Amino acid sequence: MNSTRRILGLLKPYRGKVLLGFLFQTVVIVTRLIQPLITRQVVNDVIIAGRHQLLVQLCLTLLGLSLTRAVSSYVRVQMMERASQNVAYDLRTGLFRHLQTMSFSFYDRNRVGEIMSRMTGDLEGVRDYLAGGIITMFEQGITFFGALVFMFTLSWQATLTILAMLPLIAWIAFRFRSRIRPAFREAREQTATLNTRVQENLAGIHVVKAFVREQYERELFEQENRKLLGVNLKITDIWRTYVPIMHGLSEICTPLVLATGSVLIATGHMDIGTLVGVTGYIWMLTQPMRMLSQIINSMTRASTSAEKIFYYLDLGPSIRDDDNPQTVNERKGRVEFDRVTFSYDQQPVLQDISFVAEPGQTIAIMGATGAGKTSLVRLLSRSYDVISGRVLVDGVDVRRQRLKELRCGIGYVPQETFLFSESLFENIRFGRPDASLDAVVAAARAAQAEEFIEEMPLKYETVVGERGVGLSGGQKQRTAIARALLIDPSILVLDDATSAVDMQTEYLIQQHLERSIQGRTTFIIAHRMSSVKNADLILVLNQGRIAERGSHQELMALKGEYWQMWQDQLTSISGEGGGV
Ligand code: TTP
Ligand code: MG
Repeated sequence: MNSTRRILGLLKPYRGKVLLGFLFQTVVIVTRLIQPLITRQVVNDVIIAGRHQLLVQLCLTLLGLSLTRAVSSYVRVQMMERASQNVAYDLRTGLFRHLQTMSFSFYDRNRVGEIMSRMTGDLEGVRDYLAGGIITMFEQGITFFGALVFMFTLSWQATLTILAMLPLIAWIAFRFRSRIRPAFREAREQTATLNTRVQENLAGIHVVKAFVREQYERELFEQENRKLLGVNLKITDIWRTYVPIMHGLSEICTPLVLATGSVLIATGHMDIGTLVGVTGYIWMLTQPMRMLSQIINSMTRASTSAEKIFYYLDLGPSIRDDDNPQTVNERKGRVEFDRVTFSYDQQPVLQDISFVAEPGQTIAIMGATGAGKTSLVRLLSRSYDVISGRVLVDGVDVRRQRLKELRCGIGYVPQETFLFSESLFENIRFGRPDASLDAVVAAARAAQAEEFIEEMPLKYETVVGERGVGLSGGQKQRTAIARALLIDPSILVLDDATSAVDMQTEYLIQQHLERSIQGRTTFIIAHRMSSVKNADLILVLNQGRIAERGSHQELMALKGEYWQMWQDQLTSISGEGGGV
């Protein structure tokens, strides 16, 4: 009920249109209600009493009523469609805007397919209800009660026979609604699950094909699809049980009224014209009864769809600006971790991390896979909040800073490159949409991306596919480095940013980066020892703790984990017969 009320609330900005819609709908109904009165006059005055001169006038009135009805219907549909399309637009925009504010943890928990399902199917369900459902409800309701009143003035006895049926119909409608509601909910959930399967399969289609798992994927899909079929059939079953009952009850009305009317005529309490008029109202009374199941259906479908949309809208971002944010006067890139502990859920990922990176320094973070390197740098841009301790950027706790200001100062090259299906030019200037071609070229040069871009047929205008299809892994990474450099950040984070390039290119990138990272605090996460050797501070993470820290020389002298890694790489390289 609550979500139905909220759906109606969405119409508020369009109340003018909606009111006009309802007004014209009322006109349609009134013209229908008047019609039997005229038929009654035709029978009594023209046919029985023989006043034939009235016929033309009555027929013209009927014609006038039909015309008015047609025009009003047109306006009504127009108004309601516009209002509903506008509401759908608002809801889509609102939902998308809201999704942009949500934090990473929301996306960790909610799957893309499911969100897409809310944005499309569920939204259309709500719109459909606004455009048609509500007006049908209004139309049938007014018609029913209007017909009751008109019929009552013609014959209260005939009306009472119909009123006697009402409690029974109401009870059945209530039963129908309470049974179909959970089924609709289940159907919405299952649709979301199915969409997620499709989305994941498509996103990972290369893996599916590489491992020849098409058959398995097909079976998984069919399994979910069968479940959806099951739920939909369940809805049909409920529908199949209740619709004939409701239709049956409405069918009974006709013989009941006819029988009552006949008795009344026989006893001299009613004339024939009135009986004809009364039968004209029977349809108006029974139609809403027949439609009731459909109305309940549409209303329930919309409210279960809306539940999920509103659920998303009601979730606030877990990470948002401080109510009273502190401004950083000068962004120099000083970073301090002060006894930081962090976890995604229960399992601790980082424990007791403390270090300082002075402006312009290069910090290398090393450690086995899963040690927490990516997690550590994610805390810098406040992608997640720490459990305890503080992360300070330029002396201010990141939680006290405006997210926008904080993030604008950090150039981030993620471990997994993501590019948009746009031109390389637009991809590189993603963080600074007003950057000139010269600036883009300079960034590309610094990231060693210029050469391969120049070789492309359309150069910077080359459009890459979804997720960067059409580029090699290393080309994508270099584009991402250019993108990060272009925003001229005070802090640069390179999370395994050269993992996909060959040693020669990595060396070249480093040479160039040396110049580009001048004056920026740079965090380098790398597995190749040569990339980290010149760092001012090397942190070796081991299961979320800093196991060793210091410069290359210091750590080599320590002969600990770092030294061991160095030895291992030397051995593997010389073992392969290559040089360092
Ligand atoms: P990471 O911080 O991703 O580890 P890493 O960057 O050091 O590893 P790699 O060299 O392979 O890139 O993960 C640390 C732990 O946190 C690991 O146990 C997985 C867990 N984790 C989550 O639970 N949720 C997440 O979103 C991520 C990224 C990691
Ligand atoms: Mg990582």
